[in-house]
Amino acid sequence: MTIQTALLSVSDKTGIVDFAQALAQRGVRLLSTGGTAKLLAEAGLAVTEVATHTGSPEILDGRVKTLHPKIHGGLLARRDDPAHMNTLAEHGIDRIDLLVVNLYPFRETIAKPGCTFADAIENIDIGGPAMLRASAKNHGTEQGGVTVVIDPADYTRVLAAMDSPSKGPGYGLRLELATKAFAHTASYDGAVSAYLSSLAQAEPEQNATPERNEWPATLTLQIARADVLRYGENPHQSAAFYVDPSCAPGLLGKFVQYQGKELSYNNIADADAAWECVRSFNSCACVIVKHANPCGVALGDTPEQAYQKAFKTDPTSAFGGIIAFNQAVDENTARAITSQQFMEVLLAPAFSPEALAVLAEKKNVRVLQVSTGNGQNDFDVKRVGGGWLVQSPDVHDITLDQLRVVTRKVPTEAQMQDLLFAWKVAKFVKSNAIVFTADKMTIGVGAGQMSRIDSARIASIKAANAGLSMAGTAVASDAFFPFRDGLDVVAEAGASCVIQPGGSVRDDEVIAAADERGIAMVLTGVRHFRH
Ligand code: 93A
Repeated sequence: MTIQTALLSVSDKTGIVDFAQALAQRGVRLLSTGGTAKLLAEAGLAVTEVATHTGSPEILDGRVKTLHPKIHGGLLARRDDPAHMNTLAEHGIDRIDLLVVNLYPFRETIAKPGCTFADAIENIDIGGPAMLRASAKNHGTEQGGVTVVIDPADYTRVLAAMDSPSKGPGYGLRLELATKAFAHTASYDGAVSAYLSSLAQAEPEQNATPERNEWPATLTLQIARADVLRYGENPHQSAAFYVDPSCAPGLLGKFVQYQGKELSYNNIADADAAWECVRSFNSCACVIVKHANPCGVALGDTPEQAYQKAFKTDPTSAFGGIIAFNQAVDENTARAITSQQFMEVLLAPAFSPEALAVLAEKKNVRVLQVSTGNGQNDFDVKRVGGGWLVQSPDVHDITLDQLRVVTRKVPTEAQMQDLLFAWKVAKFVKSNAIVFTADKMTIGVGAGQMSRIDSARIASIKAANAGLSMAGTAVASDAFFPFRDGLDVVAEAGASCVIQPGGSVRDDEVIAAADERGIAMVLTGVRHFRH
C-alpha cells in the first residue's frame, strides 16, 4: 500500500531530516508538529504544520498539539471499510498512512540531577502515545493499514519497502512495527508509573499484596544504570548491577561508598540481605550476614552492644561477613568491629567522622552509607529458565494481637517479645529456617536445609559450638512443623516457647507435643518461605 501522507512528530530528531527528505522525494505529503516542522522547513522541505492542517492551534503550552479528530480520524479509519472512508470524506479528513513519533524523553528527564516534579510531569507525553496506539491498532490487513515508526533505525526499512514492488510496507512489516510501538508505549507508561509510585512510597501501605488479577499482562522492568562488576557469583561468570532509577528511599540502590575495594556481585547481594533485615527493626540493631543468611542478629542499647551480641551468635561464620546497622556507627562500634574481625562490607545510615577515621585504617573494607526510609520494591523478580517469576515483596509484619496461643502454657510478656524478635529474624533466613533467640539476640540459626528437622539440629549444633546456652530460648520456625519431630529437637535443645505459622494437618500432634514438654506455642497464620 502506498504512503501518501506522513505525520512526523519527534523529540529525538536523529535522522529525521534525511528521512523526511527521502519521503518528500517519493511524493509523500509531510505533516508535522511545531519543533519538528520548524526543523524540516529550515532544511527546505515543504511541510504543513499540524495546527494548520487541523485549523486548531497548539494550546496549553503544547499539551494539546495533535489531539484532534482530523489526526486521529486519519489514523484510525479502517482502510478496507467503505463506511469509514465515507466518514472521512464527509468530515474532510485526510488519511494518514505513516506516523513517525518518538516520545518526550521522560526517562532521561527524571534521570537528570535536580529534575523537579514539574519537569517530570511536563515530560509525560500524551499526544504521542495516543497517535502511536491509534496507528498500531490500525496497522490493518493485507489490504492496507498505517505504518508506525518509533525508532530512527527503522527509517531505512520503510524507504526500502516503498522502493520495493509492493510500493509500501507490507502487512508483515506493519505488524512488526505496530508490535514495537505498543511495547514502547507500555514501557514508557511503566517508567511514569514507577516514578509516581516512588513519590508515593514515602508512606508505604503495609501488607498491600496485589490481587491476583492486578498483575499486568506484560511487565516492564525499570533498570537504568549498569555498573559492570568484576565478575558474578563465581569468577567465570560476568555480571552487572542495574539500578532502578526510581529507587525508593531506604532501599540499597542509592548507597554511597566511602571507602574500600570495588563491590562484588556477592557483596551487593549479601549487603542487600543484611540491610533488608536490619532496617526491619525499629530499635538499635546489628545484623551480620554470610552467604545471604543472617549468622548473627541482635538488638542493643548502642550499636556497639548490638554488634557484640550479634557477633557472639556465630563468631566463626561472622569472619568475612557483611555487617549492617540501622543506626549511625560511632567510634566505639567501629573499633569493636575492626579489633575483632575481618569483614567484607559495613553498612549503616550514617558514620561519625571518628568512626570513618577508624575504618580508614582497614582500607579494603567497603563502607556504605544507605539512605533511611520505608521504601519497598514494588516486586521481586527471579529468573528461571525461559522466564521470570514475579511476586510482591514479603513485607508482612505480625503484631502481638495477631498471635494465637495454642498451648496450655501461655508465653510471658517477655517471651512474647522474644518470639516476635525470633519471628522477624526467621523471615530473613533461607528456608527451612529455625531461629533460636534469647534476650533479643540470635542463639542459633539453622538455614537453608531441605528438612526442617535438620535446620533445627544445625541451629542447636551452632549454638553449642558458640558456647551459648539454649535453656529458655524462644524459637521461630518460618513454616509449620509437618511432624512433631522438629519440635522435639528444639524442645530437647532447651526452647521454652515457639512461634510458627501452624496450618499443618498434624498441628494437633505438634501442639500436644508442646504441651507434653511444657512449652508455650503461638501461631502466626502466616509463613515466610525465602529461597
Ligand atoms: O504534549 S503532548 O502530550 N500533546 C500532544 O498533543 C502531542 N502531540 C505530539 N505531546 C505531543 N506530541 C509530542 O511532541 C510527540 O510525541 C513528540 O515527542 C513531540 C514533538 O514535538 P515537536 O515537534 O514540537 O518537537
